[in-house]
Amino acid sequence: MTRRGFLGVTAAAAGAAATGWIGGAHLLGPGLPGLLLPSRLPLPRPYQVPLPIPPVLDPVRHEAGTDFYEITQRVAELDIIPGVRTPAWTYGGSFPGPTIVARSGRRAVVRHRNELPEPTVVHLHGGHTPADSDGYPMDLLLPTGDAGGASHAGHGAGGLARGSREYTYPHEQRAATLWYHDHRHGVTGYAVWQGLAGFHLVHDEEEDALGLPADDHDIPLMIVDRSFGADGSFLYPRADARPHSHGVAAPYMNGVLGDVILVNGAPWPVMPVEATRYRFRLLNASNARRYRLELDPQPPGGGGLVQIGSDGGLLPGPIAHDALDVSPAERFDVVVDFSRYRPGTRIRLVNRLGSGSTADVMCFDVTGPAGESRPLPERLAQGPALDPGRAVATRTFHFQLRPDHGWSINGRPYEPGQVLARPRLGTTEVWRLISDFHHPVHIHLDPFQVLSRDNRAPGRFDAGWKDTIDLHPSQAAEIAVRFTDHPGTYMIHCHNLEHEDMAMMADFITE
Ligand SMILES: [Cu+2]
Repeated sequence: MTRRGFLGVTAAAAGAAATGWIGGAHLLGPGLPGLLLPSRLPLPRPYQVPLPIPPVLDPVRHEAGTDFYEITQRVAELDIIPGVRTPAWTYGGSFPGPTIVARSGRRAVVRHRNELPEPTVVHLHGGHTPADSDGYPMDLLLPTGDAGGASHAGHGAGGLARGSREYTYPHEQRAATLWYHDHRHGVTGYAVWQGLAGFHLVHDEEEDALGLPADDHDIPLMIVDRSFGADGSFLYPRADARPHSHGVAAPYMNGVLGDVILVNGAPWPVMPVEATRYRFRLLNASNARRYRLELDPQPPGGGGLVQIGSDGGLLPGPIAHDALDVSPAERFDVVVDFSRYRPGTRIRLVNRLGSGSTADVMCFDVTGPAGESRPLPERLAQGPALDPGRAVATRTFHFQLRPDHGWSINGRPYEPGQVLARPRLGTTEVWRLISDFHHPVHIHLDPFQVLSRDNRAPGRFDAGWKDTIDLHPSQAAEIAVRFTDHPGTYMIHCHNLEHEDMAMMADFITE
């Protein structure tokens, strides 16, 4: 991936703009981002398969204070749609990849080996991670046996590796639902669509003391949309059919939408539940699709989705929602109390922003006997708020479609090494994020707190520590952010993966 490669991406975006893909005003309307790519096989009926739970990864060894893991990235044939097999790019042979379960303050070293046909980059989303392990989009892990490529040495602190490399995660952060996924420059949308995503959970003592649902009542739910070819393969409209090509075909530059909803890799699955409380770690790992998740039927009195955590960990106290808007990369940690339903009830988790096949997500079947649940603690986590009155800088970032450059931040398409901000470690800043359209904006290294949207109070889904904010069309949001340690190069970008690949990304340097 040479400098010419980046320019190629930029030129592709500009060319697409010139050829009119931005001409359709509907693309920038208030509705869903993206364009549906229909599957070329009959869709399976919903609620036919059990919910899979991703395997938990065992460390290969321990040392004082450190757990060592190994993951081989490889092509695996998965059973997703009955009657066909799906070749996927996987972490360790499964989609989602294996879940890493970590403790706050205890280091993990994950050795990734790349046996895929193309380079990869691993990013731990939500991780408070040193720059050389953060997955800078140029810090490629070349496949085993890749003979070329030595001249592509990246701009990032992690550099270039061939075959395998270690990522180090100190976990000096609160209990939270993190996830890991591919972050390669210009190819993230394709690589994640092919299956490169998994959970990475952090626990701590504050969480332990709360008595929240645990073990087989603490369930991660990775929600994605996908489309399938007639042979069962994942369909994705790469910019051109050759391997290694960057970006997405022009009509899909506003996002690729699938017509099959997968939860933990299974289409519209069923989960039998006892009539008691469960904790669900909801993750929207879709490339571009936004969801409005709701239980149908609602429990008596409503408020069936009780949020206890956000991207950055537990909230100060629970918040009951009838529905949750979840943009790509956001996590909502919720508790659902199935003792509020009669045994025998089937409860669907539906998507009010979907239609047809994408209006359903999964369902829960409540098994007997009738249960009774203790209330949740009124106070969850302490966590001081950032004080915007002490901010030392205010910065503005415009997330816009530009006729000359396509998706851009402050008028610039992504150029590795071009630095948009240099925040000082240990100081609080206010960042104004301004959007023309739906942009789920993600900031690496440290979480932030939402201060306002359009000069009004934060939205209903902005509580707690966030690392991704669901910016709405023509909106200005203010956030308070404080980078605590780890000097180096990090990213701010749109997490609509097609926008990201088509250059809506920027470097910032902490110093
Ligand atoms: Cu975007």
